[in-house]
Amino acid sequence: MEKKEFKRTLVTAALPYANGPVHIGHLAGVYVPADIYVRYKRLLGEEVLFVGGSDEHGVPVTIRARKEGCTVQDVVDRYHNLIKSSFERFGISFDVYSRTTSSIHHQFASDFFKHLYEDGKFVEMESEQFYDEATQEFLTDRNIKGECPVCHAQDANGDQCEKCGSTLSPDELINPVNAINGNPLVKRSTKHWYLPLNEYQPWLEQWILNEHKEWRSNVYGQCKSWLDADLRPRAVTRDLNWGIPVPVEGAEGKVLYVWFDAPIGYISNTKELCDAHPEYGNWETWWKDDSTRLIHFIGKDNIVFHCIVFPAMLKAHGGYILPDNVPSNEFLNLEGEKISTSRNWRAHRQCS
Ligand code: B3M
Ligand code: ZN
Repeated sequence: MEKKEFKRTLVTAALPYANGPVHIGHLAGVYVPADIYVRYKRLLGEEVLFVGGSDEHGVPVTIRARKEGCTVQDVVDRYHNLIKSSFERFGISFDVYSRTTSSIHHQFASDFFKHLYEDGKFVEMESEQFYDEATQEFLTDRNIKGECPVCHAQDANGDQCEKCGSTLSPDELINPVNAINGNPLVKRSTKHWYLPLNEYQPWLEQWILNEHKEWRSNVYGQCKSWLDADLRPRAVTRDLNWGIPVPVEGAEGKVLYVWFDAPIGYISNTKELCDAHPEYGNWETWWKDDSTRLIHFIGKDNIVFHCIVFPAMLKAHGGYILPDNVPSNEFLNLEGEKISTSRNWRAHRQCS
């Protein structure tokens, strides 16, 4: 294919989860490389915009808040401020660093969902999920505990047993209970909206496997194995009381899945900046003009979301450009030891 001429570059760096501080793994794997790239472009006198922000929805922040006996807002405020000031002190030169709890983001992500919903881009499906009748809430995998079917440890998590390392689903646990209060659970049917990724499979194969052979081999390889295994519809909503409410009648108690709204944060943060400071241009020029080159710097655990799910969302919506490259670092070498940046990322999520 002929090499495309771009007029400007939009660089995004993965939105850190506001559940802990940033550490060396994040900086070395994502933020410093993105920053070097952006500073280089600026030195060349090219037009470039560097967008970041905190990812403040999802289940882990709610668990942390319950453990600490504070509100979820307290948790995300604390870590957003901590992370933002760490980036400032490290000299990571974002043009904008906002957060997914901003009102602009809530409105933008809600409208994005509505657009897809009204365009018939989702499929609605009912499924059976674990429910706590006492607290009247559906529980996510991470909020369920029970006996491990493999090693019979008593407090295995709904997604894995820490004792024997087995990957589990909550259905496999013996006597599953609510991890927070120990209440017994029942199964109850609940409706969710799914993005039928399978319908985007041929398009994704063409776009990634044929048109982006230049992507790093770890990124390209992961995409290929996902595509080889065939894509399935993915739920984009959750039963949770923290997040962006699903803008559909009868969807009370449901919010957008964190991985649906977080990447939209790149767009809403750009809009927030450009609306307040016209000298940065129009946000739509950054996101809808195909002479803009979009580059996502990410950690390796985020590949599928940035290369498959988010592009499918943008394609389903229509009118948006797609990433031209998605650089992701696999390992960070620190004092001779190979450290998986994402392992650290996860380790941090768990410490309290
Ligand atoms: N918040 C990274 C993580 O915590 C995730 C990135 C979102 S980028 C849109 O794994
Ligand atoms: Zn076990």
